[in-house]
Amino acid sequence: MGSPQFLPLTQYRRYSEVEMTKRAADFHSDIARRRTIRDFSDRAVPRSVIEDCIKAAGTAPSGANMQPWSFVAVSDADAKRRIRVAAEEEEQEFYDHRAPQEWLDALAPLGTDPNKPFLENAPYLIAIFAQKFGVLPDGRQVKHYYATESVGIATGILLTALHNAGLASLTHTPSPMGFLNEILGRPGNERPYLLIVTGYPADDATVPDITKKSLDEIATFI
Ligand code: IYR
Repeated sequence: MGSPQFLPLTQYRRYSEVEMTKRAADFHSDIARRRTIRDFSDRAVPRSVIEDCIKAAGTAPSGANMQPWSFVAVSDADAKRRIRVAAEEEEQEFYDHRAPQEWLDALAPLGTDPNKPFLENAPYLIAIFAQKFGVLPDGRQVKHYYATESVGIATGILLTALHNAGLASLTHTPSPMGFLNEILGRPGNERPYLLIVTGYPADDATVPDITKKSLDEIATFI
């Protein structure tokens, strides 16, 4: 077992309270502009931007620093088409049979349906996989801790990084999404976690008329 090694914390930045207050407010107003969109342009996005956003996600804290995530950035037209076909098959089942009426009612304000053209139109799909355990080069398995929580945190950072770069995104969860392992050739220890669709909004993109809860509704200070 490795003994702990420590380095001085050199990268931390302390702000004055005035500056901190402004930064917190500015960040809130910027991230509040993020909207999930479903109408994407097919305009290409530089690969380096996607790489930097994934690198940002990879800085997330994780259980025992195991970093139990894999990101597959898909721009290949054939792979996107195969993902669309497989996802739409599941979605058709979901909307026609699997979803209880209560769920369909909850989705009604979003205007979603089984058609997922964005899976082909958008320049990038980023499939995120959570590794149930790690596999060492010699084949031994390494236990992962809090994998779901860790991947959720990394996903939040990825969505924030994409927004910060000026890209729109959609979190998509066709269910079940085991087909992603097959199409993307991922091993059995990786569970598909979420599919992020990203790119530019179409010129005529619209968003549902929905709002976020207020601070009073989501937080308590005691
Ligand atoms: N996966 C389906 C249904 C869906 C479910 C939830 I919860 C959403 O917030 C949105 C959609 C679909 O993508 O249409």
